[in-house]
Amino acid sequence: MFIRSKKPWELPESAVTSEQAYFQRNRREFLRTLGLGIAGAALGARPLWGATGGFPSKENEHYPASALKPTPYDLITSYNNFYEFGTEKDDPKSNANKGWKPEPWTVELRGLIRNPGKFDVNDLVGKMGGLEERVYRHRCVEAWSMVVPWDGFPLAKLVALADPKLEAKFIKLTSFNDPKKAVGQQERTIDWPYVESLHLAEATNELAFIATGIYGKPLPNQNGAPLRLVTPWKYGFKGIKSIVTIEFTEKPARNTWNLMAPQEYGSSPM
Ligand SMILES: Nc1nc2c(c(=O)[nH]1)N[C@H]1C(S)=C(S)[C@@H](COP(=O)(O)O)O[C@H]1N2
Ligand SMILES: [Mo]
Repeated sequence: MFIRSKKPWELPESAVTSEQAYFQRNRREFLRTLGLGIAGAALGARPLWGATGGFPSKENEHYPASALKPTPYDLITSYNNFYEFGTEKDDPKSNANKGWKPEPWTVELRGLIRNPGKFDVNDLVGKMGGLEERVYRHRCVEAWSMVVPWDGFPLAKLVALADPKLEAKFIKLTSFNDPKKAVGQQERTIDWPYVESLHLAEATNELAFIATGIYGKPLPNQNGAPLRLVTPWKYGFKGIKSIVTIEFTEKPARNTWNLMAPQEYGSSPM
């Protein structure tokens, strides 16, 4: 159970629940097998309707509306990948709530921008002009997925605040590094801190989202409090958690998994 103070931007709780998640492979197994030992209809000319029978259209069983039924809150917040707090799926929920406090929290915007600076996370979120809800499917390369009702704001708004210079082409995002409080960082499972990168065109795509909550509640520690990236057209590893720095660069930075296992994970902005 997590208890935290109410944020000024906290939303009322949403409704909805239910549905299952699909758990399969475990990346720890994958790392082990890698031997890293923990060290990586055609529409043709047919008129769209009339000839097709009009509406209501028939549901395609492969794409049912129910596919986007949100995964229950308890599952979203108890089956996690957050190696800073351990490699087992139930480690983050327990280890991220034992003394690691994502507040106060500072986010630094730096690099090729006109408005660099260090921002208190509450001030920063306050500048984003309100929160919205996005229901996205989250897919992990380990072959499990969940449907998450995120609260947050478009990453594009943060980019606009930073005000990139013409030379800025990529962003590099970095997670915190605090091995005293984050037990997983006491082991070199990965080369800390966790880093990710996005092309600026992707960062300003309207799908790119910074989540600050789930189901209308502040983001639990295990899901990347106080704010994390969500890129629904990418695999889950892109969704870097507990961000402390966003740097605007001319060249792409390699990301954590690409550095760990380049044969499995394409070059960084991919
Ligand atoms: N800092 C950090 N961010 C991270 C990870 C991590 O280990 N550390 N794991 C990634 C992976 S592999 C996935 S699938 C998602 C999991 O997010 P969730 O636990 O909220 O479902 O977070 C991503 N972001
Ligand atoms: Mo993942």
